[in-house]
Amino acid sequence: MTPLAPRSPLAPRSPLAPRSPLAPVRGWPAEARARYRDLGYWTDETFAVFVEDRTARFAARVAVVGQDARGVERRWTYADLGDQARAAAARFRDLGVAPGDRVVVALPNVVEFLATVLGLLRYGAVPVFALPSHREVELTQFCALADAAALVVAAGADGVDHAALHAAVAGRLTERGVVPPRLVDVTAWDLTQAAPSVLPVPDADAGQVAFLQLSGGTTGVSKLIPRTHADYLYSVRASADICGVTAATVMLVVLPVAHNFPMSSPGVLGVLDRGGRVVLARDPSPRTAFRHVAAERVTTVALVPPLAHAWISAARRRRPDLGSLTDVQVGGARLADTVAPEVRSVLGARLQQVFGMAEGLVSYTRADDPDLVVETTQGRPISPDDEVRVVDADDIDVPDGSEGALLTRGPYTIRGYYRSEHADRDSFTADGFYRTGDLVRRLPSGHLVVTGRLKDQINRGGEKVATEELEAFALTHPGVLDAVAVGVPDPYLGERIVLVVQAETGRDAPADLPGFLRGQGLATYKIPDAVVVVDELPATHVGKNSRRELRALLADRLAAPAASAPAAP
Ligand code: OOB
Repeated sequence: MTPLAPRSPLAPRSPLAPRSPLAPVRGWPAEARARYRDLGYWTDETFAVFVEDRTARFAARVAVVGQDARGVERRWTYADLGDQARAAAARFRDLGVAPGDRVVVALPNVVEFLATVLGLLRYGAVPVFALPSHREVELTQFCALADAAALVVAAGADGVDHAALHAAVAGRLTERGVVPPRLVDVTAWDLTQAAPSVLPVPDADAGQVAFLQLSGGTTGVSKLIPRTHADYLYSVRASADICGVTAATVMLVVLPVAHNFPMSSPGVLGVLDRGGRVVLARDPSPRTAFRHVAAERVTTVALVPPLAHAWISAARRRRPDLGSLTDVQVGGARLADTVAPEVRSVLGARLQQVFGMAEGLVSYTRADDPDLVVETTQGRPISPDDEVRVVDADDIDVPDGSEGALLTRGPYTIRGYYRSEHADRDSFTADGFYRTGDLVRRLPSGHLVVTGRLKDQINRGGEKVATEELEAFALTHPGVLDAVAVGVPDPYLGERIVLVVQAETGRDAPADLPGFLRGQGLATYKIPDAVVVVDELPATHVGKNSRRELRALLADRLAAPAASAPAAP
């Protein structure tokens, strides 16, 4: 393969419609920036330098094992990964993507994910981390908000018709006056194509935004989370230290790799930082995972509670060879205290609880914490400079041991969302604390126990669903007068989604609402697990929080063992 022409290596060859520049974001005040630099948390390293440095430093070691988008098993060394990233960077350049352009990545756990993301970062474009379960509603929102130049998919993955999906997204964007992104299908990539010989490292400042993560969402509109090189790499390095990641670490990724947990807590980036090995699982089943553990001598894995459950019950039945596994991280949703000890007794590994959020703060139990602390708390924050407040409804601090709302700011927690000043007013205090929406108790040791949630969100086994969004879509059904989305306790998922609907007077109860919602183009994980039709929704007193109260009331009734449907008010 001839090297790509050396002329102006960062200049796009066939410009796409020019995109808006990366929007300015509300960052840390100058005093905080100086402090985080002085303390050594923030360095000058950018992701482009990270990619070059680690792929050269660990060149001969195996970096990633997994399938490509066509199902072929791949085993890339760090040198290969560097080449693949540079080749991907050149592909985006040749497509007309410019440095600074946003690119929505919606790939499953295939090796091209790493080539794409590291390639975009190496090139200086800004990845937007979507999930393969996102559909036209979400992809349209992300593309519009980010003004994305390209959308990257693995066509046909998981049975999705991505050409049709892209056409639907493009149609919706055009209606809104937004130029649709170019579709990039990684299954068409020739992975034997050589990387360009010259691709200068972009001249970026580590304080700039490197990529956009997704917020779990509490409203009808998605929010994008701007993470800078300096803040994110600090969280990666500090996480790798806390979790003891070394060149001997072999990390299995069963969760969607784009999620903040498997990405950086310490995740794939933490492993690549230290020269370890990443094993990508194409599906999350225990059967597949156990095969990888045995074959690659996996040492560590990050799971959400339902998967931890599934591993434990499958391991009891099948007695797999998990001898290499030393560390099992569980996070994303509350792990039941009763399940926690089984990680050691059944899987034979050390449990680490992880309570984190894409907005920043990540809290870990530590290897030297007593078992009881590991099994019953969600750990303590990464940084000595993570500021944590636990407050009452008036933002007054409550004493340790009491439940309150968690507020936080620190060296890797954002001060504002991307292009979302409206949301910022609700989500941040005037002095820059992020309102996590979580209810916690802080122990005198600094460990946090997650006790509940204030935000209008359902946490379905780690996947976050904004009740307001789901309700708004249900209301577009002509037979629905009102709809309330409720998270009902579930022994396996933690919560499942029940949609309680009141039918339009004189109309039949709407049939197949889940199918209707799927047809609207909502992500698969947001589709209700059950629909309950009631004659009339119970009334709550009018007020800002009345829908929240209504959800709580219905959740209680639906959770009561005797109630299969909420009683009439
Ligand atoms: C992680 O990130 P997100 O952005 O998908 O969700 C954040 C929210 C938290 O605010 C909390 O409500 C919930 O997920 N959560 C937990 C939890 N970990 C996250 N709730 C109870 N117990 C836990 N251990 O979910 C995330 C990001 C980085 C690392 C780990 C998880």
